[in-house]
Formats: sequence, structure tokens, C-alpha cells
Amino acid sequence: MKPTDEVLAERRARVAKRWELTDEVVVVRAGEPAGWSGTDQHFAFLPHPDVAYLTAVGSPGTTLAFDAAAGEWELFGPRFTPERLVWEQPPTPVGRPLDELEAWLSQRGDRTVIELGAGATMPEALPSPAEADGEETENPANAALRLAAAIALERMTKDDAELDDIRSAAAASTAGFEWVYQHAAPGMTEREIQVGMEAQFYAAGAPRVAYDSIVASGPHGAYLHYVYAGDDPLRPATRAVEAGDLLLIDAGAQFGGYASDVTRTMVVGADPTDEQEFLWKLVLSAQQQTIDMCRPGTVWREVHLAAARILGAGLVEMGLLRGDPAELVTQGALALFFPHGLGHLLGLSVHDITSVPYSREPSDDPLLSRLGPNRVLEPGMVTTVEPGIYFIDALLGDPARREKFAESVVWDRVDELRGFGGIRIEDDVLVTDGDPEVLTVAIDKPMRIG
Ligand SMILES: [Mn+2]
Repeated sequence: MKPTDEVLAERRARVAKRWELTDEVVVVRAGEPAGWSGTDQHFAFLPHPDVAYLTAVGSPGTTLAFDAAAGEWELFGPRFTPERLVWEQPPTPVGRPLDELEAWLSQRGDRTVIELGAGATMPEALPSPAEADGEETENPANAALRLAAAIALERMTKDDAELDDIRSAAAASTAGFEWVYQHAAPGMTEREIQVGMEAQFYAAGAPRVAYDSIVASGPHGAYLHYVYAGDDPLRPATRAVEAGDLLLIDAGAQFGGYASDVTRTMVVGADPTDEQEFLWKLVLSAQQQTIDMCRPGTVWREVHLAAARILGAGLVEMGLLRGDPAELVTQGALALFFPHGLGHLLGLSVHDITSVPYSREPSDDPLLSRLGPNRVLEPGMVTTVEPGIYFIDALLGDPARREKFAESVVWDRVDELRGFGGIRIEDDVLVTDGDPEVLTVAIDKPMRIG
């Protein structure tokens, strides 16, 4: 659902309030299509998420400007020449013609202009309060980071229009996964399954996928981001699913610019082995228990560690690890099998709000302290919850790691499972004042298909 003008005005007002500017001029740019080197072609364009959030339009060149002295916003949108309209359809006409932006800026004299969005340059982190004390006026690059962080804070909790789009994205994803459950079978290639699934995303109204779909069979499931043509875009390989393989699919439709991000892992065309069944149920249990922790006030790091300890206890029970699960987590042995974070925020980007640099340590700056991995969950946040267990050759075959974890890993047992692949189960979870709401709950979790 496209946000109403009223909703957009509310978003802009909340952002302007956080900015606390008095005299500056701010320009937020959607960006321009990136060119393919050596050709006259361009990659598919997507607008800078801050512009999408504040304008709900995504045409290249779209630019939102703010005059802090007047407290007024001005939207500029591209217009095409007749010559260009011979080849391309016109972009949605919004605001004033983009070629009036320059005159609009020069009317504002020599006031400080702060550039945000596409093409803006920002420091890695804000200066400490002590360093900033010496500055007469705020350095524009530091100001840009502070202002971008303010937009990020608003984007971190979703309004109803945003949640509506995320729900539509999840519904399109549901159609794709349903197709997989009904059609995937031994003998089909990963590519055939991907194309069949994505066709359902598009048929359900999704303009595109939220990220390159991961359809990984058998040992390929141990590459966390295994994608078609990731080996070679000229002549990509694919693999036919064999009976008894694990099939890991991490995919999501995008709707209105908003992502969904779902992972399911199934055994195809055979009953699961004891190991497959144990680990599949372990990952699901870790996911169910940590989804239930997604409540206001919870520190995300604690949710991640809880998942890690549950997985660690399971691997000890299975005889792959030995020792105390909590210690196995802190010493790093568990990360051989669970080498990623439990989840990430979701929104206009699948890994949302990652482009704003922030300190990894808790920060005194109120704008930055909540952006880091230690963020405290709040109502309106949407996060993925995606525990996994993998048998990754690059980690398990590394002599230094085998030496370091000689005591805590039962290597004989682990080596028997090399080539197992991986199991990940992922849903999109809305933090509310009450129980967490799983936005992708309609997507079944079969342990076996085909
Ligand atoms: Mn994810």
C-alpha cells in the first residue's frame, strides 16, 4: 500500500524533529543507475532507501530537499525530453522538475548544504563529544552521518503502511514456497526450482526478488550465500537434487520496496536420516525459542547467544561437541557450525539500516547507540530470526581450527558429516507490545517434500 501524503508528511516531520537544524539545507538523493562497464547498458535501478522512505517514489534522480530555516520540504523529480521519450516510458511525474533543483539551491545563498542519500560521503563514526567540543560549526560530513542516523532511527520501527508492504511481500513469498513444496523433486535442478518459485513471486504481484534467491541442494547448503551464477555469470553451473538431499532455500519477494526474507530446509524425496531429523528439529527448536524472546526491552545480543547455547547443547547431545554449551559458544567452537548472526532488521533493504556507519561498541550518542548489534528491541521493529547448523569445509578442514578445537570438537564424528550441507530456518518477526508476530507464519515448515 502506497503511503498517503499524510503518512509521508508524518515521516518527514519526525525526521526533521530529530535533525534539530536551524539554518541548513539538506538534499537527499535517490541516485542514478549504475552502468555496466564497457557497454551502454545499466543495472536495474533501486532508489536510496531514505528517499523511498520519505517520498514513496523510486525513479532515478528523485531528490528531496529540506530548508531548515523555513521548515519546508521540496520534492524534485525527473522529466524526460521528447527524444528520450521515444525510447523510454516517462517516470511518474512528482514534485518540481529536477532541473529546477540548482536554482532552488542557489536561492538559498551560502547556507550550509548537507548531502544525504546516494553519493553522500560520511565518516566511519561521529567524533567523540570531546573532539566535537573544539569545533566552531559542525563539519558537514559529520552532520551528514548524524542526519542519516536520524532517518535510520525512524526507519527502524515500521509504520502501518510499511508493515502492509512487508505483509504483501511475505504473501508473495508464500506462493513461491508453496510451489516448491508441491513441485520440487529429485532430478530437478536448483535452477529449475528457483525459476519456478520466483515465477510465483511475480505472479503474486512482487516486482522483484528482495535479494538473489539461494536454492542450495546437498553440500551446497554449506555456502551461506550460494546463488545461481555465483561461480561464473557466463556459464553458471547448477546441480540436480538427489533423493535424500537437504534442499535449503533462502528467498523472498519484494513489494513496494520492502523485503521479505525466508529460509526453509527440507529433505527431498526420502525420509530424513537420523542426523538430518535431529539437526532439523534442533534448528527449529532454537528458532521457536528465540522468536519468543523478540519482545520490547530485550537486547538482541542476548537472543543471539540464547540461540547459540541451544544449538551448542544439541551438538553436545548428538556427540559432535564436548563441554559446556555456554563455554563452547564463548570459546568459538560453536561458531564452526553456526558462523553467522541470528538475524538482522528487515525493511527497505533485506539487511536493513546497515549502510549507516555506527560504532560497534555501545555509544553515548543517543542517535547511534541503538543502531549497533546490541540494539534493544522495540515495538514496530521487524527482525529475522534464522538459526542454522552447517558443515562448512573451509572451516572444518582448516588445520589451525582443528588444532585449536581439538578438545571441544569430536572430529571423527564431525568428519563423517562433511558434505551434509546446512540447515537454516528463518522467519520475519514483528516486535509488538504483546507477543511477537511472525509475519511469514503462513509459510509451512515441512521436514520432507517430494
Ligand atoms: Mn536473512
